[in-house]
Amino acid sequence: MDAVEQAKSGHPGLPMGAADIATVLFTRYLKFNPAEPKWPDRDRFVLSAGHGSMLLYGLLHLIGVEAVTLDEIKRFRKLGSLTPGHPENFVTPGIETTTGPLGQGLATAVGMAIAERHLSAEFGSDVVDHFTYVLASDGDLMEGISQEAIALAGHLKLNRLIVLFDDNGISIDGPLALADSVDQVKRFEAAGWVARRIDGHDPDAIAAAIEQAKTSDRPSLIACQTTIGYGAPTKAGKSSAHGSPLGADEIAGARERLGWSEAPFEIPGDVLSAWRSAGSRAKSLNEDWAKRLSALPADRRLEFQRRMAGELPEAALAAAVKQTKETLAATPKDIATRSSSEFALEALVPAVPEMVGGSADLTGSNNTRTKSMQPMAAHHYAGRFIHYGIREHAMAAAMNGMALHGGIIPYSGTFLVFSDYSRPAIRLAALMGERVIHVLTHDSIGLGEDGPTHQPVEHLAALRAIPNLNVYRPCDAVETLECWELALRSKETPSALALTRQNLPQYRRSVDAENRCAAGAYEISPAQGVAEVSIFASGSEVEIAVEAQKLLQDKGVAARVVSVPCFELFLAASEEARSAVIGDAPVRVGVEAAIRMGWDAIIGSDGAFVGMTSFGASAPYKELYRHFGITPEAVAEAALRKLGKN
Ligand SMILES: Cc1ncc(C[n+]2csc(CCOP(=O)(O)OP(=O)(O)O)c2C)c(N)n1
Repeated sequence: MDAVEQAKSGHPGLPMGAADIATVLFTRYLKFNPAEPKWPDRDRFVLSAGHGSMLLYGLLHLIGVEAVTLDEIKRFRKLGSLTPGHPENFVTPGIETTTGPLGQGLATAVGMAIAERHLSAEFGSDVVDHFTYVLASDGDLMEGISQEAIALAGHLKLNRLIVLFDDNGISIDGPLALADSVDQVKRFEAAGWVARRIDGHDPDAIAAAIEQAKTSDRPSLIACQTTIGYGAPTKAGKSSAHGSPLGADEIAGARERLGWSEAPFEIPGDVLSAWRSAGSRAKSLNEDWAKRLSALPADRRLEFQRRMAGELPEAALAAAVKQTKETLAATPKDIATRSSSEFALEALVPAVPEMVGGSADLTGSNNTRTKSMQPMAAHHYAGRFIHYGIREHAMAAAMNGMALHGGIIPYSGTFLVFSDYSRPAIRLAALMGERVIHVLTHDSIGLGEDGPTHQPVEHLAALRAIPNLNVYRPCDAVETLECWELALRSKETPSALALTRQNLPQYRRSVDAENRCAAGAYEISPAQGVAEVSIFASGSEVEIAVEAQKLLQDKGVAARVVSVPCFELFLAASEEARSAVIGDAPVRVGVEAAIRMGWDAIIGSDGAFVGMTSFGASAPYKELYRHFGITPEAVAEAALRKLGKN
């Protein structure tokens, strides 16, 4: 209340209303060592209602996370502070995930709970045995993503997941009754959870509920009935306590009601030492764990440590890539890049055991499951393939949770067009800098008959617009393998692989030790003579570009073709490297079966672009390419027009 007041902005309501819940959890149950906030087997705590960040900052300070000082709390919401408006895992030690967009935290926590079960199945409960706690608000539970997330958690029987629902019946517009009449307890029960309602201001009831939840064979919801802004004389229980400073009078009244006579930011010694000793509870647990870890056979211990550190099995990965490149050179594959991806995965998945794949019910279309992969299921958590169901949004958030937990590199699949359904979670992965890999197949009108609802047009541009997301669109089997390798090596950047449904020729036919896609763009087919035209294309349109190059050649015009598998890597290269690839041919043409947005960075605003300007249509794909004018002839013609030769 004082920190929000001092910042002149923020949300006092949730911290005051949920303080009792958080106090019981943090002082009596949470297995968290403030001196080692990254201890792998700590309990995870996710404040899904990120607007209540001051609760989390207060807790971290009280239990003794050194970096979270009172001075930092006084700098709430100031530039460069450890106490930004919403919790950011990359800013503040002790924060497990960035939250703020409601619902994300809960779904992310499902991924953490999956990671815990998976790693426990693999390495044993001596080293992986923790809970994932979530504090969620009405808003979290109203968001659609929460339904996907709780259904998945219930199905997988993630009994180490405990959600404390701050059931205060208030949101921004007023009483929840304005917009909602769901019985959350029944809803969670229907999804296979154990759910109960308690008085969220009764410490004994909170403790009893947590204890019961810890022994459950299913995930648990504890709906804690609370009063938002508890203690505030006129604003408690009202939406006016939600998201603005209470004001001096209200704060004075709250001090009186709560029996708190200390000045702002002053914590009496006995109170602080009680909290600090509660905070030191987990120290010995942490030490015991370290002993159990060192008692593991050396190879298992090193493997666990490697995975948790996010380091790749370099030798195995390099060998898998090399061998696959050799196979592709010996027996080239003219197949769809989604199939090339599967071919790459057949080598990568065994080599990189931390990869956990999946699909949102499009396994056979996304080609994300390799032959050896077993499905993950309740009580078969060692499985490395997750059938997420038709739940793209929760899938993407759960992938974030697995990556944040550590020890797993999650990848999964859906159609590129449905990346819209997972976009908020993809954006958070990019913001947090998490290594998650989205396989997005059926990447253009090239998918054909399913028509415009399924044909992405603006999606490549929309994904490329997200900072710190690498969007790959490989043109053949070799590029697909290289893009996979780059995605795996991008420790702090999520990746999206846009892959085709239709077959494509393999252009790269000799063994190439270099990962040429790492440059983002490179000349894949040089000009015969001094180039008058540079044609830039990605994915399936590289084939069209190469055909256009031949047509131009027939007309005596030398053209070169540049494959552009990744805008982001290309634009991040040095100016010198970029100029070399862009070249100095007077005419530049871009080809991509998508909108032009973004391409000007490569072809210039005076470049010609052959692509889409509307939604697609339902027809066999070759007909669609002709119908929308994305053909070698159209590309050649655009080049000739620019040269003034047609
Ligand atoms: C996806 C999303 N939509 C909207 C918001 C803006 N917002 C922040 S808090 C909130 C609702 C507040 O109600 P509740 O979740 O019950 O929290 P409480 O008022 O109890 O603190 C909204 C709409 C958001 N943060 N995320």
